[in-house]
Amino acid sequence: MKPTHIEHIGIAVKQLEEAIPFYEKLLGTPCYSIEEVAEQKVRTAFFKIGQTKIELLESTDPEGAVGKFITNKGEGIHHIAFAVNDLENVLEDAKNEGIRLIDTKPRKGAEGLDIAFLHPKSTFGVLTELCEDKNK
Ligand code: CMX
Repeated sequence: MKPTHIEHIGIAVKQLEEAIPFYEKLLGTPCYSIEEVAEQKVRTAFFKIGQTKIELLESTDPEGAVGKFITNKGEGIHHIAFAVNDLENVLEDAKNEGIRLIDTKPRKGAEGLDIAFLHPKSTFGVLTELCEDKNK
């Protein structure tokens, strides 16, 4: 699999408007993008620290992944995302290793990245996202 770096850490929040000013202060850097990802039923806000981003996630639908997470667990770290090269092959390898895939094929996520999730039940409880930036 050999990720090149941690692409981002996803944090579920109830309200972007409340969380953004806090993270701007904590990280000492402005939020550089707010984007709705309709397919994922979230609004996202991004901060950059070196090569890694912090992605705040606000639910737009209580039945979506983040909506359910907040109902069941409250706000907090939702997922970790690793940058990889050749995501399709990495997914194939993961499947062959017996890792449970949520997405068997890459799909489009925030910032135009190709993304795919691994199920937390086969990654020691951590929802894991793999991403590839094909625009690089
Ligand atoms: N981290 C760790 N465990 C999680 C989790 C998370 N983020 N979300 C759910 N789970 C666990 C639950 O705790 C639950 O565990 P138990 O059975 O032990 O209680 C189990 O997974 C099932 O939870 P659920 O609430 O019934 O949720 P679903 O099975 O319907 O969905 C999941 C869980 C991970 C398959 C779904 O959230 C998913 O497909 N996630 C990937 C997509 C996503 O998260 N999109 C939002 C972010 C998009 C973005 O970054 O752009």
